[in-house]
Amino acid sequence: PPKMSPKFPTPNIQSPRYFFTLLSILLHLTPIITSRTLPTIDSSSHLSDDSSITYLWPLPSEFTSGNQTLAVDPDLSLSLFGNGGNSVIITEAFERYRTIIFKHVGSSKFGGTRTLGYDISKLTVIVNSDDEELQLGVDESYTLLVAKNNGLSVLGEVTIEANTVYGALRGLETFSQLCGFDYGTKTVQIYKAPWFIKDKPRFVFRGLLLDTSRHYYPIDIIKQIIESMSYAKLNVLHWHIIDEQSFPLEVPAYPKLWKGAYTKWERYTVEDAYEIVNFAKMRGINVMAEIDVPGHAESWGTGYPDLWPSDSCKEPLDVSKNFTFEVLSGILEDMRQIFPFELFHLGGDEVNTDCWSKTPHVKQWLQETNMTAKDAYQYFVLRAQEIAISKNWTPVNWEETFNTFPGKLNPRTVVHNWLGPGVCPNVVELGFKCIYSNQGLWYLDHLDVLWNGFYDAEPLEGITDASQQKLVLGGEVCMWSETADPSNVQQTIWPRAAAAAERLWSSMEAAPRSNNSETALTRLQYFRCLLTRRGVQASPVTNRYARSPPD
Ligand code: CP6
Repeated sequence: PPKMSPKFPTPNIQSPRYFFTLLSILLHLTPIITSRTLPTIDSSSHLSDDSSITYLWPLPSEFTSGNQTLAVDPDLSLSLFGNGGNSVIITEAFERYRTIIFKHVGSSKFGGTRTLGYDISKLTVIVNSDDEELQLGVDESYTLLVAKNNGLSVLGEVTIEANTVYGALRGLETFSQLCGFDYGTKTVQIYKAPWFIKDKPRFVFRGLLLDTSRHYYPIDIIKQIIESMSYAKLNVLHWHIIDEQSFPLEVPAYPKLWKGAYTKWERYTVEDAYEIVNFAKMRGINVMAEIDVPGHAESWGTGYPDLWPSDSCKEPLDVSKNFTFEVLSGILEDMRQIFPFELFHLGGDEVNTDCWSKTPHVKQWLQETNMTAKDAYQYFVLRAQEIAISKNWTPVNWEETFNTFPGKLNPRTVVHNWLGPGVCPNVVELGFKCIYSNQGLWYLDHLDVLWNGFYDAEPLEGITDASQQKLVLGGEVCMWSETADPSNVQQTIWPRAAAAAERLWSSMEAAPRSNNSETALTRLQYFRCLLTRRGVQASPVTNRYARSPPD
């Protein structure tokens, strides 16, 4: 049989990739061909107010748009190609977004049925690889094409192509942000079509810390927070579960630990925790659990008082007893069954060792082992790291551990910055990875920091070397809950967390630092409006009449 020339491989027209390439070629031609023949519905919706602004948050790395307005069919259908076992993640996400996008269509309040046809009736999702695991660095890139069907393509009018289902989720979010309900025509419309968007995150770690120890959050509230994170393309929930004030988590190995909960109603069962992890996974969000040791752990002793050095010294945990490390190991063993994410946060911040030296049996142990109190702090942190590593976790520690004994930390440690902006440059210079959470700008409980403070923060500040920059995994905004609970948590998180989310997602070219007063403020006001439309109690961005942030 004649051999085919390798120079001219036959295109595999069965392959979605081939169609996609064909479609993108056609799309670059269609605006020229069809722009004069397409009817453009001129709408008075706020979405089309200012054609110079792209109402997407966070901004994609690359995009082009046109000047057509397209009507989206409320019976929008999904065609899914090639993603094996994870397809339920896409089909469920599609249903969620359908509910969001078509919320007003056909309601008695705004109702009315369109007699004209629709421009967009089909959404195609192509996922190139099967069963990608949701872990740090999972491929979240996607391309999104939106164009009126010109009859030449078998693919639908909306095509999302991604390497993983998690990339496709980001693409669905972007698509939903292009859709707006038009009260004049009572249809969902997409302005400025055709759209060609090519997008990927700037950082792999884009986190939000939630503290469930200072105030308890029912799992429905945690789910709402996770859902809202997905709108801003945040991808890590840092669950600061336990602290000195309460121990709300069930630990089967040591069942008396959750006696440290505020009440028996303010607790998470193992099943609750599973549910949260799975809910987050369905939205492409990892859950990084934290057990903050040896400080911030007084509540452990409610059930097991032996963990306290004495009744007048309840924190840090008793470093001199093997029992302390047995309990820690038991907690981590049980938590390993719940939290598949490769990062585990071991805290290590704000450790005041004064009362160790004042407790007779601990003081004696320090003398016998020939350690200072500071040595014992290091010993505790390193032993905790060993336990986490033995369970196949990568340990994360607050920056005090690095500041106090930088050369001693396990080389796999990820250092979590919080005390001001300066530490990540030192951390990456020594070859450690870093997460940026500068308390002056990214602590949500600091109500005096306005959205632009969050927006101007820069995780790579002070790091010029490219290989060192790669060691900055990203950053995290922190919702400490001394003064927050379900009544005010969402309006404290949003919209400022979104400002940080764009800093972490969008490239510097797409969203330059200090690009504040013009498009960023207007876009963020629009995103805040999107949050409230979706039921998230987000605060106003600033005084409504301001076009630039106050000095
Ligand atoms: N709890 C724990 C906290 C804080 C930290 N760790 C904290 C410290 C200072 C401010 C806000 C929060 N409440 N466990 C520090 C990482 Cl301003």
